[in-house]
Amino acid sequence: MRALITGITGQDGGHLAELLHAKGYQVFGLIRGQNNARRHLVEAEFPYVTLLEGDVTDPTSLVQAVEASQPDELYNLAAISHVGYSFRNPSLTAEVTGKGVLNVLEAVRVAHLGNTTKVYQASTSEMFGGLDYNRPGRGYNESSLFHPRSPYGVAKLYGHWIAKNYRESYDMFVTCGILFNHEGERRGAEFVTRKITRAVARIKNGLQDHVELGDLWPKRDWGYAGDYVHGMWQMMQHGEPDDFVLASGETRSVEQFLASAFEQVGIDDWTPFVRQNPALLRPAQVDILLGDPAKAEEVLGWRREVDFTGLVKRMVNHDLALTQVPVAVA
Ligand code: NAP
Ligand code: G4F
Repeated sequence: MRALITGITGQDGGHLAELLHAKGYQVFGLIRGQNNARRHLVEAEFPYVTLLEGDVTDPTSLVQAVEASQPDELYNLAAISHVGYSFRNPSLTAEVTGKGVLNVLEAVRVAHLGNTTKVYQASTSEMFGGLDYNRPGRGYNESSLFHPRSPYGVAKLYGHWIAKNYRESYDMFVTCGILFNHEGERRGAEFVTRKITRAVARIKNGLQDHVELGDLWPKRDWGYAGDYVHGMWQMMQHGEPDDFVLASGETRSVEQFLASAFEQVGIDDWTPFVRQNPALLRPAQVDILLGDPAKAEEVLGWRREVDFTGLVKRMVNHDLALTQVPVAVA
């Protein structure tokens, strides 16, 4: 089996490359830029991945990558994925996170691989928006209404619908995973969980004295990225293309994540170490996300293995190991 992953340098790209390689796939990864700063990291960690140059905003490069890799499965993970950044760069976000999906689908179609290449589209819980009127009791599922609250969410909703449109119009196997927040050791430091666990480790080791954050009250449904990429793969093995929610079914505030992370290093009162920075507030906020993964559990047999406390522990321990202060040798 051959798989092409766009977004190979990202969190999920790394977990997925590892998983597919372990399953015996020949793995290809799309990498952008003439000198991508993360290229050598990917080459070092995943020497078995064949890197192909390309950018989801450049249709020609996508056709070339698809033709070169002839993938049985294409996982479209590439995106501008940071919600705050999308408010500052809405036009670029629309091009990459929205129209980039169309470019990927078109590359598969014009390369005449629409009958043989299955496509996974990385849709997101950000499409739901977390507003009161739009919040179902057990959590959002595949039938819930969408009301995106950021340029990122709006771009992702375009990607979601164009993916479904190609499924319906061209009879292509295009599956959308609507994934709630998932984190881990590979999470970018610009996201709140990793920013916190990194800061906790550095504060514990005396390398910094506080961390600046935005809103602490929003709630998210957090899971472990390793469990979620396994769900992506399961979706692609299912007989038919469809939409599936992956979520933990639990929701916690940023403050609860913060408290739990400090607790891991024996600090019960985190307040002296946290300052609010108004520059980190967003023009619109998603108040609360809670997902209902019943369909993925019943249809795919998907199960998550890492719970909330396990996730926080993994991330804090990883960052503690990275920030160990070397002992001076006399
Ligand atoms: P991530 O760590 O931010 O990775 C994003 C990837 O997209 C990077 O490899 C980046 O490569 C690539 N990329 C950005 N612009 C590109 C372009 N123009 N052409 C080609 N590649 C480009 O994101 P992630 O957490 O792994 O998430 C994977 C996907 O799932 C994303 O689409 C995200 O929106 C979606 N998602 C994530 C979550 C979550 O909680 N993690 C939840 C729901 C959905 P560079 O190194 O070149 O920047
Ligand atoms: O970690 P975040 O940036 O993740 P967010 O906005 O929920 O988006 C992530 O999950 C989505 C799935 O629902 C993905 F589609 C998306 O690609 C991304 O992976 O922020 C979480 C919460 C927000 O309410 C934010 O306002 O934390 C709050 N927050 C408070 N202080 C902060 C900070 N977020 C960040 N990034 N940095 C802060 O300093």
